[in-house]
Amino acid sequence: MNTGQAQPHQGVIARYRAVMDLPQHAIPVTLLEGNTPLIPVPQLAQAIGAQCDLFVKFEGMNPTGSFKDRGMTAAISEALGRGAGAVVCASTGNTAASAAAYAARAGMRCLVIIPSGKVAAGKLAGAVAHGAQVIQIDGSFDDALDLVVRISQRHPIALVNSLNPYRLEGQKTAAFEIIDELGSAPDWLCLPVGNAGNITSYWLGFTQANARDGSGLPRILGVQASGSAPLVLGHPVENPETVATAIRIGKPARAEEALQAAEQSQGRIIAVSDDDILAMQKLLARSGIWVEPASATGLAGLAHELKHRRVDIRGQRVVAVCTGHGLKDPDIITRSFPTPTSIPASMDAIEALLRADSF
Ligand code: AN7
Repeated sequence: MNTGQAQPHQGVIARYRAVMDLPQHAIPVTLLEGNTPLIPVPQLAQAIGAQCDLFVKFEGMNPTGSFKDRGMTAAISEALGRGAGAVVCASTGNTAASAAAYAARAGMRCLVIIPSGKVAAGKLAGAVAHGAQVIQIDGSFDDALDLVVRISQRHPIALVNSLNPYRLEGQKTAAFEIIDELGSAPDWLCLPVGNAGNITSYWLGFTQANARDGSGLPRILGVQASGSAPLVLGHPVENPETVATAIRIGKPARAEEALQAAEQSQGRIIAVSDDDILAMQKLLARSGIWVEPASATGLAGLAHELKHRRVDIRGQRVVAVCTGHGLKDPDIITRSFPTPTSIPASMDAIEALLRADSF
């Protein structure tokens, strides 16, 4: 009898190992990441004047609430398989939460180094909840990354930032999922760019799939925050600043690869303002998809390009990658609205308010 049941999802390694460059010794450690929804957003497309088939790849639906889980399953699986007992990463938050969760799953210790005061509450809480040792430094993400690279060279602790090649191998599975769902590559892919692991991975995935089965290549629009836009400026940014703390990165580890992905795909890397990012976060949320500010940056970039008539995407298929869930950073919302009105628990009081407020 056909019960209509789909094949259960077993995580990205089980699904894609044959096309991932993962060593034999890797022992899969999974939280069933991946298989995230590709959500059509026609109203949102209309709101930004995009006469195209627009989809959101909602990576906030991964087990720890961000896209990082795809790469982390691969990096932790490889580290476990070669007998590493501990991992380390620098992070603006999401990598920390993901590394902590997968290390916990693998029975490994996890050390994370974060820039003091610049990590959203839900991310820090996640890393702590999963038992990671969290160290804040009086410095930026870029300083933290320098430190963890040196730690991994001097101690038997595996580095799980996206300098680790297995992170890219896991992360590229998002491109395969998009192709599997759409039947071929979209015309454009827009995404936020911070340390540039994600843009590098998508390009790796799309080019690999295209070489294998001619699924086509998207043009890639990588988007940075204007106060933190080294790839647009062409030089590192000493003191990056942006409301999108996840991408507050002045010296991307994969800068070269990101620029190549943009160029080879006939796309580009641009920057948008914090106001544009927050406006897009709000527009997405009002469409039912709550993402953290950094995750709205790709779409904010698309809206920016449309407004200035720098893209013609009429009739095309466009995928915007929304990298992390809004629940990671509730403060950014709650601090900008007044505390909800408090009234007695009576129908009279409620109806009086409804009349007054014209709900
Ligand atoms: C929600 O967690 O760098 O360009 O340390 O959390 O691959 O770095 C996070 C980055 C986009 C940028 N969106 O991706 C970290 C970290 C969200 C993010 C990015 C990040 P990359």
